[in-house]
Amino acid sequence: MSKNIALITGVTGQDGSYLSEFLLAKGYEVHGIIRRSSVDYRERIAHLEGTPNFHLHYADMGDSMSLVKLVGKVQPTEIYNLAAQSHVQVSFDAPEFTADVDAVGVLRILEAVRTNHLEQSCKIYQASTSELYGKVEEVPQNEKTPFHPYSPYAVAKLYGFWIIKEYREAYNMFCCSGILFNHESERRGETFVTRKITLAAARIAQGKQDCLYLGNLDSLRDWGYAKDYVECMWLILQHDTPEDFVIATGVQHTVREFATLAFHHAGIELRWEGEGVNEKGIDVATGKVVVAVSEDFYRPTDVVNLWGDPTKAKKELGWNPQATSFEQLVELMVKHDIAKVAAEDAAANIRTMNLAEFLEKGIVK
Ligand code: NAP
Ligand code: G4F
Repeated sequence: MSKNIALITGVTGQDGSYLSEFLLAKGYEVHGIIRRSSVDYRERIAHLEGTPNFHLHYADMGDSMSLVKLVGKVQPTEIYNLAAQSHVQVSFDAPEFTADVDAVGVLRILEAVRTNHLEQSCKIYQASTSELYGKVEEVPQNEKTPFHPYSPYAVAKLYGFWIIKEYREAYNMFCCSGILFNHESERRGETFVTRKITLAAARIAQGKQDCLYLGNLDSLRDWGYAKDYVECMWLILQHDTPEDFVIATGVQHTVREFATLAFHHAGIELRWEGEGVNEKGIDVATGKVVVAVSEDFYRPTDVVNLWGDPTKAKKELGWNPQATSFEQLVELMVKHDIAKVAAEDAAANIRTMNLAEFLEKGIVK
């Protein structure tokens, strides 16, 4: 039997790290693309380095030559294209870079497969997004809902969606998009709203931060757990026919609800007062303002009503969208961040102790 060989772009990201674990457990040989950076950014996959079936290679989504060479060398049977400039707000500041990586990058992967004559043997998963629905035209959103992208990020991802569909039809390739709604975890980037909240709640509860500043508190999202969602990426490529799927929980909450629950798990009950930019989250026990609104986090255009309908994935892939509930997700993220903040303190104490010892011994003056 031929070996399953996966190539993951974006392996250092939240999803790439969980997908690597998932595929290694299934016996895959896993290859990941990394890019050179002056700082260590491999925290999420550090525990996998050295695993016999796990291999890292330098390449970049902006560098066709590196992708063509790597696909030829690895000869993957499945490619998971997760690499992206994935922050919506940042896409307003860096729209050209976002388009290059998130739109043209998808084309580069497809052409790397064709150039190596692997189009009939290599399946491709494209990390598409609920941001395509943008200024939503219906709720909840399913595979038939019209797209209305509402940020440079979403417009770039729309190109990715259509070029995948085009190559499927033009060249009979097994390439599919997962239209994934927001999914979070302990490994979520720290500037996405959920992780920003859970880290701040942990710091405020431990007296390390006074106040958390957020943007639009009314924004609605369908938040799931990233670890559950990577299974679905794999299921999409195991389906008999190449098709696109909505991946979501089917449950919607506001940013304010997420914050209320996160602070609750950090031991702080919030009371909300005021409206719009004047709204405040107040610690009921102390009367202190611990959450405030800053216009800095408002977006030129914001997507405010995402709510996915995962019926197709449930029926055709047998996927369970409710494996981890919203309540469980918030709790596990807060618990993780409380421990992380406490450990940072412990590490800082050890550094201080070392310094004191060094000073005493005259090693540093
Ligand atoms: P993430 O944590 O931001 O990870 C993005 C990954 O892309 C990182 O590994 C990053 O590498 C890599 N990357 C960025 N630019 C690159 C380039 N020029 N060349 C090579 N690699 C590059 O994102 P995520 O949350 O795991 O999301 C994975 C994918 O799903 C993304 O495409 C995202 O747009 C999409 N998506 C995410 C969600 C969600 O809620 N998480 C929902 C829908 C769709 P570095 O570590 O070097 O920066
Ligand atoms: O956490 P967010 O930054 O995620 P967003 O924009 O929904 O994008 C994420 O999910 C997409 C799937 O729908 C992915 F395609 C994309 O790659 C990324 O993973 O913001 C969520 C909502 C927004 O409406 C934002 O305006 O929260 C609102 N928000 C309110 N205050 C904030 C903040 N967002 C951030 N990042 N920071 C805030 O302080």
